[in-house]
Amino acid sequence: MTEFFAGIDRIAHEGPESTNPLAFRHYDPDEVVLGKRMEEHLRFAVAYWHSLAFEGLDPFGGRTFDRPWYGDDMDHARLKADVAFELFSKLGVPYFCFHDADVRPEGASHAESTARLNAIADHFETKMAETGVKLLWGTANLFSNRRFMAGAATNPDPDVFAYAAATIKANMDVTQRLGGENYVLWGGREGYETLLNTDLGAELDQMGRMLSLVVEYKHKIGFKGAILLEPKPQEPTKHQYDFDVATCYGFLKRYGLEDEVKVNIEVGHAFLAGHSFEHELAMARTLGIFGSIDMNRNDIQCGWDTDHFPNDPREATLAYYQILKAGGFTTGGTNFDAKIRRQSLDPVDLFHGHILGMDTCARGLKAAAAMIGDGTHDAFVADRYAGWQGAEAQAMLKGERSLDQIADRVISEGIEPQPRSGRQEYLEGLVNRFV
Ligand code: XUL
Ligand code: CO
Repeated sequence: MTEFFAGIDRIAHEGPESTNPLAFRHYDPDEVVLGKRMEEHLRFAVAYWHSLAFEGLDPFGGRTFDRPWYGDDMDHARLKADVAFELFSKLGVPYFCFHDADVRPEGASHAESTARLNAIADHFETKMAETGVKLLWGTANLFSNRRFMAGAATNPDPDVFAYAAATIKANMDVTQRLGGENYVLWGGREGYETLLNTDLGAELDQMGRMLSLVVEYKHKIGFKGAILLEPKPQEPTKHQYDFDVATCYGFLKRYGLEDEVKVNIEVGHAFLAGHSFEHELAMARTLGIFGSIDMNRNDIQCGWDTDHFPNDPREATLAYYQILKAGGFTTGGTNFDAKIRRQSLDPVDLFHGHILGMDTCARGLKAAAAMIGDGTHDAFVADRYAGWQGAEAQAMLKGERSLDQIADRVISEGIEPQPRSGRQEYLEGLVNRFV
């Protein structure tokens, strides 16, 4: 076993009073919250791309990190995997997630790229057996290589569609072999820059076809995990088709896939769409397509998808409140789609980032559980809608009253609605009691 992180032991829970920066103050995997261990609630995963593959670039400068596994051959890829599993084990996360491009160098042909992916998957199998770390989800990178510059499924060139289909197949096969619990599709370039060169209707049909092929293949190979779409409104393309949860649902409905596909919701993507994260979670749970989350935050002043580690317990509280209300994760989990900043050069910074994120989520989970246990908030909302339990209200809702019948009743009963306070400030203060 490599020891890249020499001098760093497995991170332990030391409690809220601890001042040790390499300890959890709030995340205790064995602490029982609402009848379930915290580890099983949160189902943390490390994202291979940010923690192992990201080199510290920004639009104005190149690599700032210095890692011995940067290189274009399989030996470097195996070293990267060894370090990855050392990181996962020392953090005590139960899961990881990866794209093909994060874990293997691109080959000269599709066949060579797939052979390399399979060879790394062999290595992963050994490491997973050794450490007990599992695969939350696998996915294909269909956005970095220049062949995908005009999209993958939505490309005007059918050969790119075919190449993307072959790549997805290879990644689904590997995900299944490694026992992955989900397969994710983030349409990194499924959108357009200008309508002047785009047939929008054709592209939507292509995307619908690709997703149908994925679902068919899932059943063909007996993949037990969930297929997840990851909404994002823009970046890299100006307009992306998977704009937000509601848009994804409309798309799934249109292609008859709403019972087959769920969503992986990312904090920063929700912000880009002009929503709060909890809005997206609530929408997904309401529509019955809640799957998994990519945890991070954006720098809200700069308006990019900056993928910072989450640091705000209040935001985490509102998020896990929705997740608990959705019944918690089944196949999904909390994937840190988050990267350390390019000045955070040192290996230990990867630990500081994840400890920050894991403790923030743990605080959010505990606060959300306390809020649910207390019941004041639930009771407030229930009371706000209590009028709908009345016989006439139920009859209207069930379609047993026509528009003119309702109008007649308003006149005959002299109905004059009396506005009631929405109590927003009281409720915001209530949340703060638990954070
Ligand atoms: C990009 C993003 C991706 C997906 C997986 O914004 O979130 O990393 O999570 O392709
Ligand atoms: Co993501």
